[in-house]
Amino acid sequence: MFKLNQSAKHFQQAQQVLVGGVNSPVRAFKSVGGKPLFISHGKGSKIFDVDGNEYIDYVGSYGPLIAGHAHPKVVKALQQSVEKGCTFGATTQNEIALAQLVIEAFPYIDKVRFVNSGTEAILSTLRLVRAFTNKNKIIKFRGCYHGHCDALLVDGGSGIMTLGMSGSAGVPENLVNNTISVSFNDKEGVENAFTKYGKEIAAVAIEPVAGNMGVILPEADFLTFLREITKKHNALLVIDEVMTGFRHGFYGAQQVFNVQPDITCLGKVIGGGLPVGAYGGKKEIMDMVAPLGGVYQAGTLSGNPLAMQAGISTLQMLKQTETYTHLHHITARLKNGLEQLSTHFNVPMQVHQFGSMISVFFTSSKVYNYDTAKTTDTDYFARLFWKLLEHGVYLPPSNFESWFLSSAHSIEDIDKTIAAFEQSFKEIV
Ligand code: KE4
Repeated sequence: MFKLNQSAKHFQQAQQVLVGGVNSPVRAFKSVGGKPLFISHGKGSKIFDVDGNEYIDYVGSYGPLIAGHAHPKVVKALQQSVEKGCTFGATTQNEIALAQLVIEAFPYIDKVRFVNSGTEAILSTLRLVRAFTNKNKIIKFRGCYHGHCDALLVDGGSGIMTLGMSGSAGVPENLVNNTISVSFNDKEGVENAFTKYGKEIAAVAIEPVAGNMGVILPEADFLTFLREITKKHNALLVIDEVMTGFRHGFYGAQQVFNVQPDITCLGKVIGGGLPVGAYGGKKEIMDMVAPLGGVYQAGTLSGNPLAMQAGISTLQMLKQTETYTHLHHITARLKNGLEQLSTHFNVPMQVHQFGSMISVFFTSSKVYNYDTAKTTDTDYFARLFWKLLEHGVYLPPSNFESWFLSSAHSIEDIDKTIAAFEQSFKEIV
């Protein structure tokens, strides 16, 4: 019998002391209804809740855990590292080593600055691009999510889209007045924005593959179009690879789509499960950041040695080619299995994949932006979500999130997942 009593008890306690009982809205299960799971531990591809239920995990902490939960190499490296102390307020060799690995994977990055989250990477980048160009307006894309920095919460994806919000309370009008929101894949919208505001636009910021509306790929030459139009108008191109970085290979989506950004933002995978964000790019731009330049950005725990170590251990594993061969194989197997079930059960599904990111839109429409993503049947997703939980599969509790596979997911996990979907489709009336 599938029980969630202990999770319910923990949630009741959590609500007394944590806002909404969670430390991030996406964990609240708002769009799927019911009470959120409380997790006891994870191991490899599995996650275990406090009621002892075991699940094949496709949340993966929303991206960082590309090597799976508690990977022995990461655990061992952290154990050794923590015995030397966990923070010094001074630079350590680990920061150099992780920066070298990032630069090896992202050749358009000359220099890196580590911070503590993807949000911090993007908000620091906004300050930097405005200083470098001496312009203030930023183009972003509806449904893209770049963390909770004020200027980019407009038409955000992820939890904002899930909760049916358009932005956030508390963000002053004069701040969002500098944010121009355009539809993803909408070249004409971008051209119109540059026609109207060209001289004022500091940068275009984009997730190269949108992962916060569900997974939506850029149309053929959209990213190279953005590179051309930003160059033409002396604006910068910021590619937010917090989610896509290292998800397709030991590189970013920028290499897959052959686009050279001015600044790249990273997070998630590069921290291996500990809090790390980073921004980096051309030397002439990055050298404007303090202590070299006038753009101030700092952080007590930036470059934290433990977080660096988790990132180093994870990226060193990812450098082994067989890792990505396996990740591509299992993600394609899942995609194919889902598409077969879509036909067999006559359930309209658009299955979108980028490397080891995948998600499903329950619609017969082509999904290529925020508005078409919203044609997905979120009620159907909610019912499927709970059925899958009963059958041991844990998806992100929102139809507007990417699912994540790890190198710890086995062929058996994939086949069990497909079987769980099949059983769930049978049971959903
Ligand atoms: P963080 O501040 O959450 O580390 O990163 C913000 C961020 C920036 N850019 C992209 C493309 C992102 O996907 C994110 C964060 N992603 C969400 C999941 N969709 C994090 C989950 C959460 O908010 O709890």
